[in-house]
Amino acid sequence: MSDMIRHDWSVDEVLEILEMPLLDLVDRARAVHKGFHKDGTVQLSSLISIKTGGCPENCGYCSQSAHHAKKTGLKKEALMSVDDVLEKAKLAKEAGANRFCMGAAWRKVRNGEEFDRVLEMIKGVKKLGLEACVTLGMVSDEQAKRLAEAGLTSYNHNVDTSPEHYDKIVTTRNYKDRLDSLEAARKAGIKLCTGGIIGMGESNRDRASMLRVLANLEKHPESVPINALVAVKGTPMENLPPVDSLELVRMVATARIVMPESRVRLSAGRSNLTKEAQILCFMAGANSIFYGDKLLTTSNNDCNDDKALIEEAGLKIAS
Ligand code: SAM
Ligand code: DTB
Ligand code: SF4
Repeated sequence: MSDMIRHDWSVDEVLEILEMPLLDLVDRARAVHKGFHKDGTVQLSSLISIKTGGCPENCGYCSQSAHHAKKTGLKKEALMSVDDVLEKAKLAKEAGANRFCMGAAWRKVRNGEEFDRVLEMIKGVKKLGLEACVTLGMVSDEQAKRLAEAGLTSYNHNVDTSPEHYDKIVTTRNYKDRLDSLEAARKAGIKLCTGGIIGMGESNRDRASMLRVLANLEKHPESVPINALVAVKGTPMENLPPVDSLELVRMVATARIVMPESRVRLSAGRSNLTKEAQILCFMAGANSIFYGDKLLTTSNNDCNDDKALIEEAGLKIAS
């Protein structure tokens, strides 16, 4: 089985998988999934925006970019207090989550009181018995070390799309910046949560190229979030057509095949999926979801519906 863990994928190979006849693709992904994830669990990851809006980056999909603020009308908020965040974490734990992910609309981490506060949040979340994840933008080696010392389980930093399509999505940073931060987190011994978004005008080759970047990292990311674009009103991507659910199934299945050990997370855009489409994604290898009625600024599926869905599918909640 270990020969299935490869780090030398070509774009053509990944593209060939992505474009396989759908049921053959799902069969192949399911076989990999059953070989590597015998426990049949789904990880519930709760998400909270600890610092909303006013971000200096110009990511075309994002409701929180200051560049789109006039049109989205999203109000910039200050970094939350440690107590308020831990209160939410407690609720997430009681609702059954096993990971608590905290997102900040920052371009990069800056040393100072706010970073210290985030370190306290991480310590508090860990104390509650939850895995702690943060997504704070770019991070240096030294900052990653401090995050690791605070007990951080995982750092979320998405590559978002292919290197080729990247400058059509964001121009205030480049692909290498993303990879450098991922490397800083990895070097500090933090697990990686990194994936991307489909539905941003990219081709199938771009999708394959993005998965290749992730699969060819020295060590595969432990979590791979696959987001479908949430076309937020007021962003430059507001009028893009919705992602077909079967394209999401294809992406999940291909991620599962090229990164057999990772948890593939069915992420943003899940609230547009039927129960059946979500179950097809689980069949294709998804074994993690964002759990809680809100993502960062947009809404997510209802918790009770999610628990019922997992039970109906005969899966278990990861502890
Ligand atoms: N500012 C940090 C960063 O960019 O890394 C952390 C927060 S940022 C909102 C986290 C990720 O959420 C993005 O990289 C992107 O993949 C995803 N995301 C943001 N807005 C989205 C949208 N409208 N639809 C789908 N995914 C989105
Ligand atoms: C990820 O891959 N998706 C999450 C999380 N990582 C931080 C964010 C989704 C955001 C969806 C749009 C919003 O709610 O603003
Ligand atoms: Fe800022 Fe992150 Fe949104 Fe880009 S995705 S604008 S970096 S919050």
